[in-house]
Amino acid sequence: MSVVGFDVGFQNCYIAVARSGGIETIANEYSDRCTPACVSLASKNRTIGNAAKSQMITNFKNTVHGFKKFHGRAIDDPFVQGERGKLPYSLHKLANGSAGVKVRYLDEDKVFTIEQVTAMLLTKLKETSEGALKKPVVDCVISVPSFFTDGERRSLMDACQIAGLNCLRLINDTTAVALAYGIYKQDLPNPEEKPRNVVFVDIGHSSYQVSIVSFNKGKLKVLATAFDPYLGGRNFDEELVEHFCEEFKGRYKLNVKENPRALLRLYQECEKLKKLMSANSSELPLNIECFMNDIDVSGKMNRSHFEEMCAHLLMRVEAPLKAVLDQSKLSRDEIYGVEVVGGATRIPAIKERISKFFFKDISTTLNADEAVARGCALQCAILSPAFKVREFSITDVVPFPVTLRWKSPTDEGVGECEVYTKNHAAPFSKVITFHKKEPFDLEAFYSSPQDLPYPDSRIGRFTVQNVMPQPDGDSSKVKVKVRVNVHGIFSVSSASLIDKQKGEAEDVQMEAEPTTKMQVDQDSQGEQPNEEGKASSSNNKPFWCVGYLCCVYLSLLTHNITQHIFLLGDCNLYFYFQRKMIIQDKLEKERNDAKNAVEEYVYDLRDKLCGIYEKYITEDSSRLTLILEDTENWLYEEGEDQEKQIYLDKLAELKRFGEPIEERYREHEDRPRAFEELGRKI
Ligand code: ATP
Ligand code: K
Ligand code: MG
Repeated sequence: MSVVGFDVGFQNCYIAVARSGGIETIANEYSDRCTPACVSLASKNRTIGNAAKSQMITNFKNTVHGFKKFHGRAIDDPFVQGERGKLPYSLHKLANGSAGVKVRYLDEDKVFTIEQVTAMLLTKLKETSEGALKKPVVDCVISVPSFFTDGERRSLMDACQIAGLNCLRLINDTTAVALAYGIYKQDLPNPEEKPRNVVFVDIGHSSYQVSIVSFNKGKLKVLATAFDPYLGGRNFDEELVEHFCEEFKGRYKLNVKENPRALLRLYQECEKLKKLMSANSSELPLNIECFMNDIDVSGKMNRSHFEEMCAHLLMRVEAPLKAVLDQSKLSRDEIYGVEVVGGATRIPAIKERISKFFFKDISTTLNADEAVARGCALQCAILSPAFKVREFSITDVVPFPVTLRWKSPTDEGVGECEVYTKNHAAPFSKVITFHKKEPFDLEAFYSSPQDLPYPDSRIGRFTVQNVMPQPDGDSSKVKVKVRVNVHGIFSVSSASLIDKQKGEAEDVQMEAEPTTKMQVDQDSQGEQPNEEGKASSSNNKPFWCVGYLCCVYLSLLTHNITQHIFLLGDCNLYFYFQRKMIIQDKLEKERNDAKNAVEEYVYDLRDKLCGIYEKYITEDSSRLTLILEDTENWLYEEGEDQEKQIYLDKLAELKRFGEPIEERYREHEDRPRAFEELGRKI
């Protein structure tokens, strides 16, 4: 059973795991704790993470990055359309309307769903954590932006499934940070005391989130969240890129935007420059050799000029801070501290603005890059029965209010009710009582579409079936259970008919009015996260279908409104493809290793022939030198791209010549040693 947390960022992913020593972030095979959210497809294999990032410029059409926010979105979505023009790779409209990625893979044109692309990234993170833990990883906790809507969250859950991961919880980025902050604090106020209120700010590459969280011993409660989903480090890179594009157009007559490779390089260099400016206020150079048309380009920038250029972005820092403070109804002096994480909070002008808003120095005690992943791993540890960690209760909030509308086929009246207000505690279940004589439909949607960073306010439609009047002709009492689950996903989870004959009939309001009578009960206070996020007890867990549980007495039909939800069959199929791609990558790696082994042997033997083996060559050494030379040439020509077995055979053939020499050498080397040992024994 694994305890793993993944921070799947727009640009950077981090992994934290629980080991006996506690929670630690781990490094990948490049000794890098950051794995770029990047997938590169090629004619023989895929590369993911650091290796993919290094393909970004050479293989730009098939190197996919910046895809996190395409989850759950249609290709016609204004956000997707806005991004489309900036991407070096192509998007493709899938049959269900969502945005797929079109690439060349295994010498064929291929379209992958966003869920498949993210699944590729997730399998990489899975593999890295398996390498560190030395055991299979299935259970995990993954972070999402707090503003992700149902459609986006479901889509990410699908990606987990394709990757063969059992996500115990999708946890909001800033909630994960709050957990990482609070769980080890010894000095939190006692439960009956006034809580400690802390602001958490996370500004990453693509977005900006803030939350206010109140802490008491053993628990945290999110009071409010706010965000600017479209403000992050990349906006600052874009400003620099725009600036230098203009400058190079004038100075070098280069149209950078027409050249995707040059544009990508400029982005990378501008990002570096931006980071340097965080530590340095003096003028800094930007130099790119052979930038375009063999021209070297150079430019300059300093922090104050940069801040001027980005004034309109910096202005946007305040609004979410104000929004979150207003919602929390706290005054500034009730704020104990302001903790910032996320790479873009390293920009001094951003830090300054946050600090100024709260009249407080901001604290950077948390690791800005790793806090989210650590929080995820901590949450996973809490949910996992296999790991002992101190009890800590987490209450999150519903970021967007949810309304339920109901309607029966013959009913005149349509009714609706906001079942979850903004900042309502989550996870949370409620039971709603209806008085009905026939089946009815329930429609869930976000109440305030204008505040939604998503173009579709619909969540789902549910039909409560088999409802009949009571034998005496009265309406039946139907209890419908709705919930926002641990992942922050809304569902109608069950519907049941209350039998009048049994004791429960006492509760029934004897109203003949069949509709518009609705009563909402608070069913369970922040239900146990374990309810959905069940840790797998064995590795061969069945696929869970993205749908809803069956009801107790009534059958419930779910119409998925967001088109992005797979049918069970799709998920299985994608899971199977994913396995196939992993095997293909493995085979390709073995083939490459076999080829490298031949190459290495050639160089090694040649070196030794002129060195330590020189004395032991019996046949004329020139023949062997010739064989080595032939092999080397072969590797560059005909042997450049062969099956693994051919390389294995080649190596065996070379060894037939090399090994006898090596043996003679060893024998000779070992002889004096053997004598020495003999001498010692005597
Ligand atoms: P998101 O949270 O939006 O999904 P992410 O988690 O991938 O994105 P982070 O890793 O938190 O993002 O931050 C990456 C951003 O931080 C990039 O824009 C990067 O350029 C920026 N960044 C990192 N270090 C610095 C620095 N020293 N100065 C300025 N910006 C920095
Ligand atoms: K990150
Ligand atoms: Mg992030």
